[in-house]
Amino acid sequence: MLGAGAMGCLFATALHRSDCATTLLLRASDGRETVQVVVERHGRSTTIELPAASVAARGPISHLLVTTKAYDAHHAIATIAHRLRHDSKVLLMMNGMGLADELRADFPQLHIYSGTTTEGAYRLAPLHVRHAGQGHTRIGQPGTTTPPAWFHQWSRAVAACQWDGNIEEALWLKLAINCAINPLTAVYACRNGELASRPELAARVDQLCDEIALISSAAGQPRVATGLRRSVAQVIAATADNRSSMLQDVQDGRRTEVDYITGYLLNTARDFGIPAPHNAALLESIQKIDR
Ligand code: KPL
Repeated sequence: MLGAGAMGCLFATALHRSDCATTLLLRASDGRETVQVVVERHGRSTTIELPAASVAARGPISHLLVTTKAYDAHHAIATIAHRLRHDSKVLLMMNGMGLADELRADFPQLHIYSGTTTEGAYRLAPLHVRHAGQGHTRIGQPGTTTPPAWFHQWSRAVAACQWDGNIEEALWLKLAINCAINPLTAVYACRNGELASRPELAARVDQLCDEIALISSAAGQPRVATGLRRSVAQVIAATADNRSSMLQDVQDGRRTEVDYITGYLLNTARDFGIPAPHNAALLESIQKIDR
């Protein structure tokens, strides 16, 4: 697997513990054949020894899980492309949309799957994560209703993990929620809950939601559009104390994933000729503070 952030560590250790041979591919493995990953859960800390290898290692990869940042994934996959076979399965688990289509165009031989999760996990230090709350994980491939054989390993390893025959809808809903929450929290340097408790920010969330709903509908996702304000309000309430991933990226001096979140939304809006001035202004503000 590629990507040793919070979600990567969480899923890699879950798969490893359910006897699925999992190797963490590291940019600089320094010759290490294993790494120790620490997972904190309910106040208890567990150390799991995971097989590791350099991205430059050889040998075919039949199944690849990618949990890097969206903007790193294409390059990371290209680096190990020589190890992927004509029927390798690649599962993308990251914020944003657009990457799967880019990869299908550039690596047509690969079987690309997408996933989205509400697992709560954050990184305390390199290879050290806290699993803060159990969520729901959905995995799918556009047009594929029956889960492939490899998915059974996932359903055994990861609690509340389901095959989603309509994964586009789940990805669009996550995109819509991220568009409404992440850039605003990054611009105002506020926790998610302030988007509901500060009236001026709550009004901006509503403006964003109205544009996002129109764009989602045009893109063939009317169920995402219906009740979007309510869905966003629920996520804000459930994650009120969180710093969104985009706020964390800005505060930690990392590039944000805005191009794959609001950027993807605005490209879709352009395709359908839908004006989206509130989202466009926010994209511009983030691009000014982005690395
Ligand atoms: O997915 C999130 C993120 O921060 O990226 C939300 C749902 C907004 C929670 O913080």
